[in-house]
Amino acid sequence: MQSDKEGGDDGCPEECIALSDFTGSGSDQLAFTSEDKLLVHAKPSSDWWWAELHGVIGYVPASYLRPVGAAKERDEETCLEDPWQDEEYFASYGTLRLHLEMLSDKSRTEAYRQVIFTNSASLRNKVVMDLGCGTGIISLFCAQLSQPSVVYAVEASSIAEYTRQLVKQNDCEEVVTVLQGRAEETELPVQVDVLVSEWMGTCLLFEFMVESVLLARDRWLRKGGVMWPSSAALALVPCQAESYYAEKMAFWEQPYGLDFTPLQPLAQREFFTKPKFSHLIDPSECLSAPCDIITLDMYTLQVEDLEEMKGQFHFCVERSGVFHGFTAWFTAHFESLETEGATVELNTGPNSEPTHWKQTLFMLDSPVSVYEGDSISGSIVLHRNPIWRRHMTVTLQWNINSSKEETDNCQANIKTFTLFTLTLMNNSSIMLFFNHCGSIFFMQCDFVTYMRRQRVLTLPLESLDFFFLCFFCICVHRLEQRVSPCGGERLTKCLINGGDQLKISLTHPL
Ligand code: GJV
Repeated sequence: MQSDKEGGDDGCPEECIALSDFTGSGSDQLAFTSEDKLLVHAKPSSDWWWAELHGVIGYVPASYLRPVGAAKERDEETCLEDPWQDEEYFASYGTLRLHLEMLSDKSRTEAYRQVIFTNSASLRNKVVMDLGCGTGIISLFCAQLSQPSVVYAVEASSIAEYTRQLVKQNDCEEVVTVLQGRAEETELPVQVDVLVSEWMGTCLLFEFMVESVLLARDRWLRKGGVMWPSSAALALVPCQAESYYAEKMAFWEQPYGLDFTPLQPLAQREFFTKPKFSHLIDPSECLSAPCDIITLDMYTLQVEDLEEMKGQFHFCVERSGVFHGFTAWFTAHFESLETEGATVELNTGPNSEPTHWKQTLFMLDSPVSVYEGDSISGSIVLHRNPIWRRHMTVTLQWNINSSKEETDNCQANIKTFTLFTLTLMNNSSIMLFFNHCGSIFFMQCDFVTYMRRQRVLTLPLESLDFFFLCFFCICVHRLEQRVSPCGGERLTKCLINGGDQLKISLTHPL
C-alpha cells in the first residue's frame, strides 16, 4: 500500500481499541468491530487516521478509537465531560444569532403558524408542550390563534428569561408558562395533549435534539396525544455539483499555468470526507427524482433506533450529466386534528423555498458521467457517534448500472462521511492572547499536544513571564475560530510564569 502513509507521527505505531463497529468503505477504509485492537500508524487529519487491523491497512475514523495506554485516564476524563456538549450547545442558543436565523426563515416559521392556525378549533382547551421554545414563537402562535388551556414552553438556554418577557409583552402570560431547563429534567403538573417541537437539524438528525423529544413524549404525552411534527423523512438525490467541484478539486489542475495535481488527494480528504453543509442545489442539478430514504414515525420511533438508521435508494437517471455526489434534505409532516383537515408539510428540498437548513452535499471522490436511463442504487447508514452524542457519520454505498452496454460505468462504491462541525488539522496552530499592562498582544503556538477526547492542549510557555492570558483561539486553515468564550473568561484570572506549562481544557471537540 502507499508507503508514504506508513510510520506513526512519532515513528512508533499507537495501539488503539475500537469503541464501536464501523463499516469501512471500499479499498481505502478499514472495517472493524467494537473492541478490536488497531495499530495507528499515522494521523493525517484529526478525523481520519491511518491504521492496521489483522495486517490490513486503511483509514479509520479517529473518534471511534481509544488509545490503549490512555485508557484509564481517558475514562476518568470522559466521565467528567459532557458527550452532549450541552454547555456550548445551550450557550449558542443563549444569544440572538440562531434565533434570528430561525425566525427569519419564513418557510419554517410559517409552517408552524399554519399548523396552529389550521388546527385552532381542535387545540381549544388542550394542554400543549413546546419543547425547545427558543423565543417562544410557537407558544405565542398557540395563544394568539387558538385557546389552549395552557402551553408549557420549555427552554434550556438563557434566552428563556427573555421569552418570559416576550410572553408578558404580548399579553399571553395567562396561557403560556415558560419553564427554563432541559426538557429531560423538567417536571409538569399534568400530561400534555400535544407535544410540538422544532427539533430537526442538518440531515434531519444532526444535533440529535430528537432524543429529547422522544424522552419527553414517553414521559409527558398522554395516551392518544399528538406529536408535531408527526413524521419526518430524509430525502436524497444524485446530483451535479460542478462549481463546488471546480472550486475545491479542478482548481489544482492548472493554477497560474502550473500543475498542482499532486495536491488533489489531499483536497479530496480535506474537502470531500465531510459533507458540505448549507449547500443550495438548483433543481436543474438533480439527475433524477429524489427519494425518501429514511422516515421517522414520531409516535413509534425509539431512542435506540437512532444509533443506526438504514435506508435504501434506487434512482433512475432522467438526464445525462456528471454525477458529483448526493444531496440530502428533510421534510416534516404535521397531521391534522380536524376532520378531513390537510397535513401541513415543511419541505427543505430544492423544489421549495430555501430554508435556513439549506441542503447537505456529499461529494464522491471522483465524478462519473451518467446517462439518461442509467440507474443508481444503493444504501445509506446514519451511524450515531458512540462518544459525541450530537454527531454522526453517514455511509453511502452505491452502484451505477449503465443503460448503454458500451460504456464502462458499472461500479460499486462506498464512502463514509463524518458530520462534525469543526475539524482541527494537525498543522493548525493556537493563538494565545495576552494582556500585559493593559495592552493586548498575541503569540502563535504550534499545535503541541492534543488529546482528542480529553480535549486538553498542553503548551510550553517558556518565553513568557507574568502575563495574563485573555483568551485563545485556534486557527483552522487560516480561519480563526474562537474556541471557547467561557474558557477565555476563566483564563483571564490565570497568571502565567515563564517555564509554566499551560493546559487548556476545550469545551468544543476538535
Ligand atoms: N431542553 C430544552 N430546550 C432545548 C433542548 C432540551 N433538551 N434541546 C434544545 N433546546 N431544530 N436543531 C432548545 C435550544 O436551546 C434552542 O433554543 C432550541 O431548543 C433549538 C431549536 C432549533 N434547533 C434545531
